Amino acid sequence: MIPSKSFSVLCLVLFCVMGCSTSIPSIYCYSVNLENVNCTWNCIHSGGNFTFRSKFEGETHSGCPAYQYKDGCSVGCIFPSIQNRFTSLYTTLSNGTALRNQTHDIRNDVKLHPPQNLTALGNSSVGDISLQWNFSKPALEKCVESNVAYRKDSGEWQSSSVLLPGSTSYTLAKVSQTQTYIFRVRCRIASQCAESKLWSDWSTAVSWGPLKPSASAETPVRNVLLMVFGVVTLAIILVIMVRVLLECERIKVIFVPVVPDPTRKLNDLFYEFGGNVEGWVRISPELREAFEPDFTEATCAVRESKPTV
Ligand SMILES: *[C@@H]1O[C@H](CO)[C@@H](O)[C@H](O)[C@H]1NC(C)=O
Ligand SMILES: *[C@@H]1O[C@H](CO)[C@@H](O)[C@H](O)[C@H]1NC(C)=O
Ligand SMILES: *[C@@H]1O[C@H](CO)[C@@H](O)[C@H](O)[C@H]1NC(C)=O
Ligand SMILES: *[C@@H]1O[C@H](CO)[C@@H](O)[C@H](O)[C@H]1NC(C)=O
Ligand SMILES: *[C@@H]1O[C@H](CO)[C@@H](O)[C@H](O)[C@H]1NC(C)=O
Ligand SMILES: *[C@@H]1O[C@H](CO)[C@@H](O)[C@H](O)[C@H]1NC(C)=O
Ligand SMILES: CC(=O)N[C@H]1CO[C@H](CO)[C@@H](O)[C@@H]1O
Repeated sequence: MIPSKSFSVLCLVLFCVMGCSTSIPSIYCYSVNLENVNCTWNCIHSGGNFTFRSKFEGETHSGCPAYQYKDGCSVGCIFPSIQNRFTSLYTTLSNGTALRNQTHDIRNDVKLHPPQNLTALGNSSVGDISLQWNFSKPALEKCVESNVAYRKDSGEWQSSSVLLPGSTSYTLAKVSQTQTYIFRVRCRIASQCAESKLWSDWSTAVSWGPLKPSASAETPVRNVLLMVFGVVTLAIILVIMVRVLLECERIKVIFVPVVPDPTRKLNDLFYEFGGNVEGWVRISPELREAFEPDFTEATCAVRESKPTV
């Protein structure tokens, strides 16, 4: 038995010999939402337009109903598929003189339509955002798994893990209450139903938030007004302060006497008042009375208590 690795190398060499010698490009086919098949090949300008024919196993060959062109060169064909993606597909591409036959297994090459009707609903009391969406027919819902991605404002996309097949809802908990979230979902056939290698395109994005309006989310006009008001107020305060400062300087000059000579005062204390500080400081009689104690406290007899046995 030939080891699989050398077998595939052999196949590659054989294909190259066939493909290179005929210069008929190879074809890649995938199922579009289990409804159509999209087969593509590289344009070869010198080779003219190719003729594409295909058939599913057990059917008869048919021509291409809708060629795809790029820069005036045929690059693909889209044709209706039969429901059973496990059936082998045979294709033939020819330029009139040379042709190339291929057999395709598209069971793992299914590209579903992106999820539809994605809706987001935030709950500010719980602090989460719930998403819901729908899958397009004809894929069975229980065969389709989803992948949710979200980003905050202009941040990076973050991806959820792949959800269980058939689930069409997702809840993002503990969301920031002051930011806008943007969501999108994609889907594919789950492994339970022969997993597809291909994800659908992303759904149209929906946004939600902020759950609570942030304090800075004011109208620009109001911000400008606030700024002007602030600047004017500051200017007025500044002018007042400068004026008060100037006034104070003047008041000081008028009212505040030159620093008194303490020795003269102290001489008074000793020669005139004979050391009587209270008289010297000239405390008013009322104030002096206020310092006199005007209450008597009853003496309280204290005795050591004998311990009771
Ligand atoms: C088809 O391709 C072969 C191999 O490249 C080439 O020899 C032949 O001229 C091509 N025929 C036409 C009609 O272009
Ligand atoms: C078919 O597949 C090609 C290559 O992936 C892509 O560029 C093209 O848009 C597809 N056409 C349709 C109608 O899906
Ligand atoms: C291929 O077909 C397209 C559309 O019919 C045409 O515009 C183009 O000229 C053709 N190219 C060649 C090389 O025949
Ligand atoms: C390609 O397939 C067609 C129809 O199935 C067949 O008539 C033809 O001989 C095949 N050619 C090659 C080179 O395999
Ligand atoms: C938010 O969640 C609470 C608790 O689950 C629920 O009672 C309330 O109805 C929800 N509000 C909205 C708007 O969905
Ligand atoms: C999406 O919503 C529209 C309108 O509500 C509805 O007609 C359509 O069937 C929905 N799509 C899916 C896949 O449920
Ligand atoms: C978001 C959305 O459109 N959901 C719908 C998905 O399909 C079911 C059944 O048709 C509807 O009940 C949902 O409203």
